[in-house]
Amino acid sequence: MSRSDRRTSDGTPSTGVATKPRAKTKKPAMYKVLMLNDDYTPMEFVVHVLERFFAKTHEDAVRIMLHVHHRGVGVCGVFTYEIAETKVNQVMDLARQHQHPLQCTIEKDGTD
Ligand code: TYC
Repeated sequence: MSRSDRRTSDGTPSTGVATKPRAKTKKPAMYKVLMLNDDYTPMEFVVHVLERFFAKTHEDAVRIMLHVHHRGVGVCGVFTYEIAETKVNQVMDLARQHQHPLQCTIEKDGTD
């Protein structure tokens, strides 16, 4: 019996359900944007960068900045490759303009 021949409990034919498999969709690979500590970039500048380019609240930005300051590296966010690359360029461009040595890198996210 095919799916569309079935009846519901009151005897009316059930509506057929389309079961055609869709073309495979694959989630894009994701990439972490990492911020690295250094001895010269002012803390307020790092907080500003996290607010401006990573849409962090002030509290989250301070928390992430302090994490990087103490641990050496921290995650600013996880994005598709193109977006991650754009964020890194935005951060490095602004840092360069202000003559801060702040460094940002991309790392493939293993958790997907
Ligand atoms: N270590 C810097 C200082 O003491 C602050 C800092 C934090 C710099 C995070 C970079 O990614 C960074 N001024």
